[in-house]
Amino acid sequence: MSTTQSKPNDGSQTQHAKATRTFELPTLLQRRDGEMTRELLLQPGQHGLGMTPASLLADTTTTATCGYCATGCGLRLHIRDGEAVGLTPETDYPVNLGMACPKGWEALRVLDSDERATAPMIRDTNGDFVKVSWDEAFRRFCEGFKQIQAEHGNESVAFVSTGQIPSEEMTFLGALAKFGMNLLHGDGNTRQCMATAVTAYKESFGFDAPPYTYDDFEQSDCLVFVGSNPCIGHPIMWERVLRNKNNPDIIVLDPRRTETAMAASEHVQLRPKYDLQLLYAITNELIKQGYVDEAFVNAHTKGFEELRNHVANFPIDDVAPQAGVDSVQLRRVVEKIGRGKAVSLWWTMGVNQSYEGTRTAQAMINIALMTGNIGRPGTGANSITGQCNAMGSRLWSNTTNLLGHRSFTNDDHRREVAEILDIDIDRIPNQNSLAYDQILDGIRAGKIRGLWVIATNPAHSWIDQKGARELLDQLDFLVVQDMYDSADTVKHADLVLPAAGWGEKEGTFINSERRYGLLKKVCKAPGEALADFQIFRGIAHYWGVGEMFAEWTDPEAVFRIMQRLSAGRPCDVSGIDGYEQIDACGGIQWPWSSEDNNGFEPEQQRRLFGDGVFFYEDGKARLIVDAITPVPEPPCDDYPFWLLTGRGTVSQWHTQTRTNKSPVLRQLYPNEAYIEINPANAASMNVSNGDPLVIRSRRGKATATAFVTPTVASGQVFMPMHYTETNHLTLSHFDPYSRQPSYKDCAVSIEPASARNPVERENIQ
Ligand SMILES: Nc1nc2c(c(=O)[nH]1)N[C@H]1C(S)=C(S)[C@@H](COP(=O)(O)OP(=O)(O)OC[C@H]3O[C@@H](n4cnc5c(=O)[nH]c(N)nc54)[C@H](O)[C@@H]3O)O[C@H]1N2
Ligand SMILES: Nc1nc2c(c(=O)[nH]1)N[C@H]1C(S)=C(S)[C@@H](COP(=O)(O)OP(=O)(O)OC[C@H]3O[C@@H](n4cnc5c(=O)[nH]c(N)nc54)[C@H](O)[C@@H]3O)O[C@H]1N2
Ligand code: SF4
Ligand SMILES: [Mo]
Repeated sequence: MSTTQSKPNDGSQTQHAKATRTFELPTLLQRRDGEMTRELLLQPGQHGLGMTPASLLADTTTTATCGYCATGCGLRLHIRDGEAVGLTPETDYPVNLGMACPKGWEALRVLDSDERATAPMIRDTNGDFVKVSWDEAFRRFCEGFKQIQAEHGNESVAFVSTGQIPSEEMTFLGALAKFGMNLLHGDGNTRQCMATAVTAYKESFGFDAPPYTYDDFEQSDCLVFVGSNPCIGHPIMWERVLRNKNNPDIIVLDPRRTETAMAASEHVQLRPKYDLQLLYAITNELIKQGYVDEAFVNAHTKGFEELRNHVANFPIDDVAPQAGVDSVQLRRVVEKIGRGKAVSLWWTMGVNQSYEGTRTAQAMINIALMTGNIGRPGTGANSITGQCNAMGSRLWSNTTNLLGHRSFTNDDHRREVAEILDIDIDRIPNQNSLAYDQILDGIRAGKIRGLWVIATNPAHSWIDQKGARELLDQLDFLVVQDMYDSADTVKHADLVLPAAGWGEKEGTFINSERRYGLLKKVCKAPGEALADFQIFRGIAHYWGVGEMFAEWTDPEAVFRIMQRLSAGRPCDVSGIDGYEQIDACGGIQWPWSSEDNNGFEPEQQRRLFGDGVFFYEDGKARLIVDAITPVPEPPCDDYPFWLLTGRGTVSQWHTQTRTNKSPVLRQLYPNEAYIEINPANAASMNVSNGDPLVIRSRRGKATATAFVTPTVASGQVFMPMHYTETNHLTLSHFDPYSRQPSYKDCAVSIEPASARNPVERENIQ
């Protein structure tokens, strides 16, 4: 495996504003008597900006990567008296080139809210929250979980983490939970988001390795987006597509006529969940038309004969009508892909969040491999990641994979990690964790009785929310670590740990194109909120494993440990000089090994597989196919509509805990739940725009306002995930290989609200 060439370091690199220096930790580890007073915790740098470098105390600017989506834009923060007073998109950052979306522009504003969690809180015997000191909170944390472990075994406590904290915090959390606290089970919200892509890449390439760099958006002459709406979800990536000077073909496979589909040259408006058949039909036709790069297939892949035989069962003229698509259009699509010189295939949640998502993603990977569209500019089978640090969680959360994308069940891998961290190998579990849904099943069965939730909001975002909420209430002890007291999951907590957010702490995020970018501490966290990093340090100390983390003093120290853990792995970043170099280079993509570093500076745009060598021992990628599985809950007489869900607007982020704190953003989207419905369906029910509708599924009932629009096909409706109502309706089902929830298919009924069908609004934001 290699990346594109880099150039010698002649010292002429532009020097960006210097990174904020890491701050020293207080005497946390030097105190061994279990005492940690408020004064100790409120050491400078924990809480204020005391350790901010002198350079930031004058009026100045510094660049940090954005904390929302995985595009990873650079934002230039304007600093006065050591604190950020405003921001503008960074013009000199290789990701966004001076652009940002409204969430980025408003990133500072959402930090300042009276809904911020400002003190640890414990639920008293009356069920009310009372504020307590950190000392008390840490003690309760340890007592609560240790007691459950003593009574029910180590496996009875689990954690659920996130793709939205820096890699250093993820590494710390994963190591603390599994090696320090002896938890076996931990998963994250990346299961809801990226698990399918991870599984697909691992099986096809031998490692979870998205091959592309953003330049590919501009270099392609044909871009295929499957289940992806970058105009809304990744607007700055979409801007990069618009800068493409090749007048490219843009092909979009989406059941909805999204903003992205409207801008496409071909919108293949397939029936929901017909992707796999359709991609197999496209593959079959590409083979029949002679568009296979045989030299590449022979030299670099395995499984072509099986692929050819399998897809022969999917003739385009049979599949097209089943999928609700015109076969003439499909043949046009085949020609465009076949003739394209630089074809890139992109997928997001329309693929990942499907009960056959892994195989669908692999069907796209097969097309890229088979046509030789990989490793060259403008090509690739490219999964777009979601959260700012979804990729960080793939490599570093220590949940599904052992640190550095190793395997818990591989003794050599465990030994490597034990040696690097200088811990006893027996501290590293030799079994895999349960997946998110299995952790919830464990709660249902009374096997898991304690849960620690960090930077995710399952009481809103998990599929079939009602079930999830009931399970949260069933726990003996629930700890929630969040920026806001108002987050839905906090309402179910026994202990709340107030966290600093983006802008209030340091570390690195890894964006969709594998780029490590820096975030910076440019604001004070409110009240007694602490960076997750400090919370983990506190817990390590109180749990009695502070010694194990003696070297983990600050984010950059942990980054050094991560570098050691990455060395020799496909995700090797041992060659990065440190945070300052990441800052100076506008982020650095993995891999960047110490060998790469030998007298060279990393180029700003690097892609994988230029030499056609994949991560399997024989160097060959696998072409993987499978049988089609039926839709678990198709529409029927009682529930005649398909419910699609996803992102609604550029200005809303997920469960809205952050974005609804900005008065500007709130003006930019409907504040109440709405449902998109086709005009023909609306007319048949005598429904007009703005009418309240009652939506039912077999799981529950929700009210939403009608948004009558032809962008959804007749018989389908769409609800954004940003309102709690949506996941009252969704069906709990999963991809069998990745265990990612299939959020985008279930059957619902719709009726206008009436006396019989009263409006029930749970959450008006
Ligand atoms: N503004 C904003 N941006 C975000 C986020 C946000 O909350 N708000 N979240 C971020 C995160 S974490 C993620 S994961 C990404 C998600 O980014 P996207 O995946 O682009 O967004 P979604 O709207 O979830 O889903 C994409 C499309 O899948 C389509 N779809 C549904 N069912 C099917 C199907 O069966 N087949 C096909 N081909 N398509 C289908 C939907 O109609 C939808 O248009 O966005 C990131 N960016
Ligand atoms: N129906 C439906 N449901 C979906 C989806 C869908 O398409 N349809 N998409 C799924 C996807 S792809 C995703 S990624 C999930 C997202 O689901 P969640 O992860 O539940 O959504 P967020 O609102 O991002 O929750 C993040 C939480 O962390 C807090 N937080 C933010 N920054 C920090 C920090 O630095 N430290 C700490 N401790 N807390 C912090 C926020 O206040 C918030 O409460 O939703 C999934 N749910
Ligand atoms: S596109 Fe994503 S990374 Fe860029 S400013 Fe918007 S939310 Fe932030
Ligand atoms: Mo996501």
